[in-house]
Amino acid sequence: MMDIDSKSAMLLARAERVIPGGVNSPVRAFRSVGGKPVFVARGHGAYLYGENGVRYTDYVGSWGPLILGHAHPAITSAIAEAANRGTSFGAPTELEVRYAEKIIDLYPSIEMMRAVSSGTEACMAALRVARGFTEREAIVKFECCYHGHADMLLVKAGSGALTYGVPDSAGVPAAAAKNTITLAYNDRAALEALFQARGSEIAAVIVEPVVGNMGVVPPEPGFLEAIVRLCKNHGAVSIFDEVMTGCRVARGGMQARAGVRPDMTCLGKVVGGGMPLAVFGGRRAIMEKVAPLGPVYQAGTLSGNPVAVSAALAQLDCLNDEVYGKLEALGARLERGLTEATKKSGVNACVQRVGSMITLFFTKGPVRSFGDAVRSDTARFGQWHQGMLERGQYWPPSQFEAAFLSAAHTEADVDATIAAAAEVFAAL
Ligand code: HOZ
Repeated sequence: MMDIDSKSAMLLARAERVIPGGVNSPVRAFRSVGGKPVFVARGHGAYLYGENGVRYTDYVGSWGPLILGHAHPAITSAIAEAANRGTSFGAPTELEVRYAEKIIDLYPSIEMMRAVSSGTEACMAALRVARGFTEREAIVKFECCYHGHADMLLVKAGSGALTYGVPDSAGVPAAAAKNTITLAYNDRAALEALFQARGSEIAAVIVEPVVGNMGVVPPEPGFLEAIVRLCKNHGAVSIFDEVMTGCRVARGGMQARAGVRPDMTCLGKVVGGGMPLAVFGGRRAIMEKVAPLGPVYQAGTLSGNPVAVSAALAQLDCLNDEVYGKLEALGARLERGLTEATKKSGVNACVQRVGSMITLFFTKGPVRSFGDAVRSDTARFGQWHQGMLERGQYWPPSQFEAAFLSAAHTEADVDATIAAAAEVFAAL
């Protein structure tokens, strides 16, 4: 076991004086697991190196983007080359055209797209475009899906908002949230009833096609198809928020894996190559509403930034069948190992996984929706998390998040993680 802390503790004390909670995003704070964040000095491949000199096997992967691991040479050299040509122009580049062509090639549901700087921006813009296109105001989201921190979406939100007990954030005007309707994830009957009653008011339904932001919760058969069909029948826009799943659960995202085609898609994380870059796009008729073609305004100084786009193109160029085959095999190995370890130890837990996204819920399962996820024993998860950290395993510091594998992980890494998990289960 390792001493995780003196340097991180000193840095945290300094950070807490000048940054709320000492972190630039609440999910990094470790408060819900009763620990202190590790301050990171550097990352290489599947490993993070703390300022305390400890090496951790990383299952956070910057919360999803690092599908090839840290500091992949193809990406770092693309970044260096791009930076030498200039870091920002605020004018169109050939790179952005290439990037848009690449995304459109990977996602047949996207006929036109725009680049933005974060998943929050992508979802916020997609909903504005959907409202402009339909000339309607109501939007539908699912409980504890998280689509970034725009006002209208901080309603029964997942991720850090759920972890820290503020799913309906303070500071959101009632007027901003009043047109947001929430339903339970996977509740197809409730969605059908809603469309039956109020179909002509609904501009859009936004969904994480696999939820990552309450822990990994897959869609039940027919759920995604029902969303797309109901939207189509009632003149609403279906939006898949594939910020987490895009190029993660398959090169073409969950829509490719499930064989479903939404009207609009939001992408981020993996498609940004570890840089601040995200995408919204969809059917041409909808995207033609975006200014300067149409009346829906959306803009950004750093949108399509050449350094970010270069990193993203380098990452996308590496994503071949071999990478996805390896991720699937490693994911299955980790799922199997953790499941066996929970069974042996008698811990009340279940493992849910889609591809290289995985969650160990401290509840019996299956977890189909927030109502199930919230039954998890979060105190126990916190103890387990702490035990894993002490054994050099860097797992997301919340019960309600997905862990991610990268192509840099090895079978030996995964086996060591399973062994550490079994040790911690036995000690709980
Ligand atoms: N959306 C990510 C976790 N669910 C991480 C972004 C953040 O909130 O920092």
